[in-house]
Amino acid sequence: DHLGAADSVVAWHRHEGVVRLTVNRPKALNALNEEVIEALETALDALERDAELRGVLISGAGDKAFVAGADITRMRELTAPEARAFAGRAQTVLKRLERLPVPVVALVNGFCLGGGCELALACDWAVAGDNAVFGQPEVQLGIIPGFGGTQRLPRRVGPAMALELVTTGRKIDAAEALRIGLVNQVMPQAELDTYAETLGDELRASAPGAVGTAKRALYDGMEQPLDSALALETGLFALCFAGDEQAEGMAAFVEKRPARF
Ligand code: CO8
Repeated sequence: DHLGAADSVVAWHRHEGVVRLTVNRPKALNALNEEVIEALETALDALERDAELRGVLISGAGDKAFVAGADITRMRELTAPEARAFAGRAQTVLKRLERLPVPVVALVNGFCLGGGCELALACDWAVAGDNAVFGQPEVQLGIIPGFGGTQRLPRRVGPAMALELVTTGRKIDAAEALRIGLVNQVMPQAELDTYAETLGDELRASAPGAVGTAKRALYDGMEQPLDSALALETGLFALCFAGDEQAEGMAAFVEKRPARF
């Protein structure tokens, strides 16, 4: 366990395999600029190599914002080719985050707008503090979401709701985000840390190989027609029986003891 780069624009703290990443530019409501994207790339380089990793929890520094979007002062200066490069780089980072073989969860502690909402959408699920505000306000700035929002938002909340949010740019509160399925749970903001600890314990108790295989089955399968997706599941299900975790998990059940993964 170690504390890494606590003063970086992406601070991170690892405790028994569960890493908490904190986007740390509170004066700009944690807006994403190239420096943050680069810090996320560095974090991902380490996370992808971390064989003991069990989960990643992401939040924003301070009590006001998760991430209030891409940095508008920076975007203001971009030419079209630069905008393409910035968005492409950020999309690659978010895809890597999504494909980590462990649960990646957004703990949304305030404003979650634009690129911030897209960061939350790249997480496997999100939980929100009751003060959270969500939205894709890009059309109010004369642009569209560029970090995956036009694609992941409809996959999460359905096309009609996504179209409404993306074309009006309207902001919604945590209760509404819960109702439409953008977040899984809402709690008092002060309870997000307790949730993180409880979730961390749950993640450490699950068989890590099975968790990674389950994520693969879901993400790969969702992109396929049902028949090939079901075939994918069958193959991955069988693969579980070729490893040690299935033997240990089932032996532990029969012997009435906790499993040791
Ligand atoms: N970028 C840069 N600075 C920001 C951002 C941002 N997205 N959001 C807030 N800040 C800064 C403010 O400018 C302010 O700075 P300063 O103190 O120096 O004036 C500081 O954070 C605090 O913000 P406010 O004073 O505005 O705080 P309020 O409580 O009054 O308002 C809001 C909070 C409602 C969140 C407001 O700050 C706001 O509307 N922010 C912008 C939200 C937004 O539009 N986000 C979407 C941006 S577009 C986007 O994310 C596109 C993603 C794809 C990009 C593709 C790249 C090419």
